Amino acid sequence: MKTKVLLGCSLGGSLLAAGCAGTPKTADAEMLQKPNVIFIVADDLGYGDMSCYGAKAISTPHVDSLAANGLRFTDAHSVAATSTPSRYSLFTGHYSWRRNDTGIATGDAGMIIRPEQRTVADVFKAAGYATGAIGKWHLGMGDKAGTQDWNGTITPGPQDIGFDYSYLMAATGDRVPCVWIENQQVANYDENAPIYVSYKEPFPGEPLGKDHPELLTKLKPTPKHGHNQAIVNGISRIGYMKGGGKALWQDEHIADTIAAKAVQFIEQHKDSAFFLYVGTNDIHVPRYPHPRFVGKSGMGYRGDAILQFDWTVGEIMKALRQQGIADNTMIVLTSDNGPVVNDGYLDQAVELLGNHRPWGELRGGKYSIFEAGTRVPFIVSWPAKVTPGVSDALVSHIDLFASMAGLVGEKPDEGVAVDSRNQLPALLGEDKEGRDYIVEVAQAFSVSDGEWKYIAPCKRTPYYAITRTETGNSKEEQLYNLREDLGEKNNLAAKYPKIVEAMKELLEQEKAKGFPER
Ligand code: NG6
Ligand code: CA
Repeated sequence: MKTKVLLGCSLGGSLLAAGCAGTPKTADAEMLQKPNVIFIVADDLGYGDMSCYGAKAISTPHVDSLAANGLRFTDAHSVAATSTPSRYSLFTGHYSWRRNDTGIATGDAGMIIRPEQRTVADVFKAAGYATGAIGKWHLGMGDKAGTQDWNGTITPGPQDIGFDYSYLMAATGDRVPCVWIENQQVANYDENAPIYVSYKEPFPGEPLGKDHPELLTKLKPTPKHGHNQAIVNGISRIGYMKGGGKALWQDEHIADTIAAKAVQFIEQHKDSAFFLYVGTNDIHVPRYPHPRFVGKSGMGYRGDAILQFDWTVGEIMKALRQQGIADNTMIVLTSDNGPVVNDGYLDQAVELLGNHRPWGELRGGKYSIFEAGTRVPFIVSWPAKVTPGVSDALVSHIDLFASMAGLVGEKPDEGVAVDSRNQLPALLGEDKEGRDYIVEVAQAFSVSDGEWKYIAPCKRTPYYAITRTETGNSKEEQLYNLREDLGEKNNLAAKYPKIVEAMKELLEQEKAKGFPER
C-alpha cells in the first residue's frame, strides 16, 4: 500500500526526512551476467493502444508476446507529456523542468543534452558496452539553433553523449530536415542538392503547403493547425527546407529503415554487450505507413501505424533469436508520452477510431497532466532473469539511468542524474512497490504516490480544441484517488486538505532542488 504521503502527513513529519526520496532496495548487481539492453521508445503510443494493455479493436501480437514473456507494468510513467522533455529525462535522469530549454524542440535546435552531461548511454559505455541510437531523436543536434552545417558534420552530437553509433531523424516526422543523419552526417548525401534548413524564413522558390495544396499528394494538414510549411514527399511539415535530393526520406519507408538499422546493429554487436536505443517514428504524425500495413487495422493510418510499430518490435525480437542472444537481452519497451488522435493531419484517425480507446480507462492524452498524458505502456523483458507477469509497481522513466547503472555495476558521479533512483528490483519484478512518489509535468505539475495524485493549479487552457485533449490544467488544486478513481473524475482536494498539503510540500521540496524561471 502506498500510503506514505498520507502517513507522513498524519504524523506531521517531513516526508523527505522519512526517506520518501526513494532509497533503493537491494539489487544483486554482481549476481547478474551483463545483458544486452534495448530501449524501444514508441512515439505517442497510448496506454490503451495495444492488445496486451486491453485494446480489443487492434491486435499487437509481437508486443503481446514480449509482454507475455516479460513483466508488463500498469503504473509506469514518462516524466513529461511531450517528446523532448520526456526523452531528455529518460536519457539523463534529470527532470526536464529543472531547465527552461527542454520544450518541444525544432528540427534545427542545438543539442539540448550538453556534452559535459552524462547520459544512460555513457553509463553503458563506461561498462564496456557498444552503444547505438536509431530512429527518432528530438533532442537537438549541433551547437546552437540554426547554426548546423547540414552538408558537413553536425557537432556536437550523439557521439559526444555516449553513443558510438547513431542513425537518426533530427526531430520528428513532421519537422524538417527530412533526412537521416548517420554519425552526425546526412546519410545518402546528395552532392547535387545541398541542404538548407530554417525555422524563421522560407526559401525563395520553394513551394509551401499553405500555398500549394495541390502538391500535398500524400497527406494534408488539418486546417488552422500548422504543418503547412516545407513540402517533402507530398506532405507539408513544420519548418522550411531546401535541397536534400536523394537523401530525403520517404515516410512510408521510415519504419523499414529503423528496423533494418536496428537489426544491423544487433548483428554487428552480437558478440559484445550492447546498448541500443530505438526511437520509432510510429505512431507520431504524419502517419504514413508502408503500403503493406495500409488498411490492415480498419482504423486508418493511426491504427496501421500501431501494426507497423508492432512489426518493428517483432523484427528486433527475431534478430535477437537468430543471433542466439534473445535470452540474455533486456528489452524495455515504452512510449514517450500518451496518445493523441488528431495531431494535425487529415489522416482519418478521428473518423475511423470506432470504439478503440487509445487512452484506455485514463483521462486526458498527449499534452495532458491527467494520467493518459504520462502513464505509458512499459514492458521489461529479459528471459534469462525476469519472471513473466504483471507489475503494479510505481515506476518512472526518470529511474532508468540509475537502474541501468545498477545493472552494469556503475556508480553515477556526484551531481549526475540527480533525480534518478536505482529501481532495478522493481524493473526486475523483485520489488512490487517501486518509487515512493513520482513527479510529472505537462503545463501543470503533478505528484503521485500511486494512490493519491495532486495536480498543482495552472492558469493555461483546460482544453485543446484541435486535438480534443483535456490538458488537466485548472486554477483549482486537484487531488484524485487513483485506486478508486483512475479516470480522475472526483476532485477530492476540498475533502482531504491534509493530503493536499503533504503532496504540495513534496512537490515544493522537489522544485526547491533547482528550478529555473520559466
Ligand atoms: C506540436 C505539433 C504536433 C507534434 C508536437 C510534438 C502543431 C500544431 N502541433 O507542436 O503535431 O509535432 O508538436 O510532438 O504543429 S512530440 O510527440 O514530438 O512531442
Ligand atoms: Ca511523442
